[in-house]
Amino acid sequence: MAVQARAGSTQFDATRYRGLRREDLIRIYRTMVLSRRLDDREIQLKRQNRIYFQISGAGHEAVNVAAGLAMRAAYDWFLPYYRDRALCLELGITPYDMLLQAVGAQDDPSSGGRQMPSHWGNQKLNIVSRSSAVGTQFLEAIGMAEASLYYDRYPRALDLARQAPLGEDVRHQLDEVVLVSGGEGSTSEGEFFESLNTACLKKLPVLYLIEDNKYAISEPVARQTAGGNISRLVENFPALLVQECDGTEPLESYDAMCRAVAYCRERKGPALVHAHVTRPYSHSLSDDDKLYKTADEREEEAHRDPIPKFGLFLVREGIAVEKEIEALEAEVDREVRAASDRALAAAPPHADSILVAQYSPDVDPTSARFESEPKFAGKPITMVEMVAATLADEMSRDDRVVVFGEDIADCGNEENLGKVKGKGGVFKATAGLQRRHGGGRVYNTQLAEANIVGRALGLALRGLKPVAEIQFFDYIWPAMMQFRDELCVFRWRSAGHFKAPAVIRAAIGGYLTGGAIYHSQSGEVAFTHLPGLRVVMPSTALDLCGLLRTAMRADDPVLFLEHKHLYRQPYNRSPYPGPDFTIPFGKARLVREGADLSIITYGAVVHRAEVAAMQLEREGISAEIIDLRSLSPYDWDAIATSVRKTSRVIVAYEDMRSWGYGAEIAARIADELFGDLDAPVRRVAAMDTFCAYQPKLEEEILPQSADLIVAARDLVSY
Ligand SMILES: Cc1ncc(C[n+]2csc(CCOP(=O)(O)OP(=O)(O)O)c2C)c(N)n1
Ligand SMILES: [Mg+2]
Repeated sequence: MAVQARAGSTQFDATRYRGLRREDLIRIYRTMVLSRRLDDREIQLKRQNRIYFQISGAGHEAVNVAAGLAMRAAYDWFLPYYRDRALCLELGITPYDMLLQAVGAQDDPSSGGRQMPSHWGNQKLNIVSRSSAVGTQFLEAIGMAEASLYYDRYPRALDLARQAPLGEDVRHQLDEVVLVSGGEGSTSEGEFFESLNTACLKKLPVLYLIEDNKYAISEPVARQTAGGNISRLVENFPALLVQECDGTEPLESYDAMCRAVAYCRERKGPALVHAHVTRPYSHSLSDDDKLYKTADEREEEAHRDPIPKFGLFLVREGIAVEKEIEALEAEVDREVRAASDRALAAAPPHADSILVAQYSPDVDPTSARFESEPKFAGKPITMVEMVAATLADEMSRDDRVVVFGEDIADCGNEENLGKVKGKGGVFKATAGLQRRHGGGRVYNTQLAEANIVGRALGLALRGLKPVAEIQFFDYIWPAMMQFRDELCVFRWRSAGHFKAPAVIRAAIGGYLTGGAIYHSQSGEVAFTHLPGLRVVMPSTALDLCGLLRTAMRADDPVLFLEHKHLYRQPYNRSPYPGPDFTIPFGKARLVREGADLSIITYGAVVHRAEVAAMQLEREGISAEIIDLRSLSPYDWDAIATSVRKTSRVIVAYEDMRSWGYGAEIAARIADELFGDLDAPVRRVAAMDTFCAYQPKLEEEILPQSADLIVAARDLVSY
């Protein structure tokens, strides 16, 4: 039974309480207590080994509830972090749902037993699945807020997004705001500053809630943040509204939050609320704060605990009497007990569910649906010209497609577009797209790779189809966290409730005579190792067109690797195969039939294998060549068929020999086709080092046709 406010017993003056009514004030207290009691119950269960992890929101409850009150549930968008239990309660996640995650139940609506407790997510409430990675959320928030403005401008995109799989969860409100939260420690991550820079540049409706409990695990804020105060540090960011408040005081926090929300709703720019809170419990149950906090510090913190303070306030102000407070607390205890009893009885997930929601259940990019016949038109064009042609057509067909990256626009100063020829990417892969489809859909980003991938992810989460470019694969690494801990795992970690089917194009590879260490890298294996991500690497203009279109029409995140050396070769050109030409993923191309040995390869080595095969032919050796073209998934059937036929195989790849992509293929052939082999599996690949600048060294380091010829002769005479 809920506590009834004693309406009528005293004159209630809402203006004293920021316009909040008596029942609001009581509800604030109730949610705060409920949050704390849930933490306490989880701590108990963890100690009894009935749950497996615990991290609390203790000390953060006041600003959390204030934030929930100031925002609109299931209307605005939320990227809360692990301390935001009270916020999520306020937004509508139930105690039972929270405890289902703690026990790792099959019915845990956030993650189906895949994520630790306090990793919130609820698609109906616009609460986006969170990872444990500190800082990544700040960039996702940018992409999500960009989607808000995009849908305003391109309403057709919204209609299309609603028709796509999971389209029922695509929502958009004209004045919606994206709230993203994090601890003060998380603001040290570069992603925080990358995010602020973009939010301020583009005046995005993002509300940063920084919950400063003075510690990042054991590191005090004074040693974490220059000057010891994050809001002072960032107050000069243009267009950013900064609000600092005592986050242990619900009313002061509510005030600060309301100002920030209003600023964002009015589209004046982003806002940052810096709330000073406490952390009365240790960082998590794996931590003991007595090891680094003094007794005095802990006592001082106890005095600032928001719950007893607000309880006392309610009594002092005559809003509730002590008996009512006690009754409310007893009722909360009963609610928590009932929810945890139910959750403890919930079934765990079945082992056969482990791979569910790794990839889209709705669109299978390997299916026959993506098989098509080319309808050639025009003269042959290069691979790089094919990129722009394919993107241009898909953009005409689908308003959800957004293209961005470093230098990809024709002209950064759009007003000068009429006065210049236009750049369109350092390789011109996106030339003419801005001119044709406008700067709202084709634009340069800041020079920040994590930013590019994080934003793509945020846009994709909202139902758009971002096609972002990483200028050089060599510089993809700042984005690795976004790839590995976010992009590829979004669907799996949310048990299929969220998806991020962004396409990330990257220019990769060597054979550039002068590309050297930082413009020649391979390394595709680092990405084929990521479940949930598709990795594709065409070697001809025709394959590029078909595979890029499949990537854009698929429903999974795709890393699309474009080999720089192949961009302008005469030997892989093709006329444009039409606006609906697609090629399924996971289907290899038989480049050349042969009888004596198989060369399994992809990328720039395909052509080297063809040159080698012509020489071998003259020597009476018939080599078959398979171009995998899709690296994850890959076409095992094509490999097995070829190896069974020839019984001798070379796996050839441009990356370093050891631990390279082809090493896995070689291992699988040895494992599963041993009985079909007449010779050992041979790898022809780069030396185990970096690519040198001097062309003579580069030639030596990277695999060449001559290396393939030597290996082939050797295998045939084995
Ligand atoms: C990128 C990353 N690095 C390290 C960690 C381990 N870790 C988890 S929480 C945390 C401290 C975060 O401190 P803060 O942002 O102040 O949040 P608080 O826990 O104090 O609320 C660290 C280092 C992580 N989860 N992610
Ligand atoms: Mg902290």
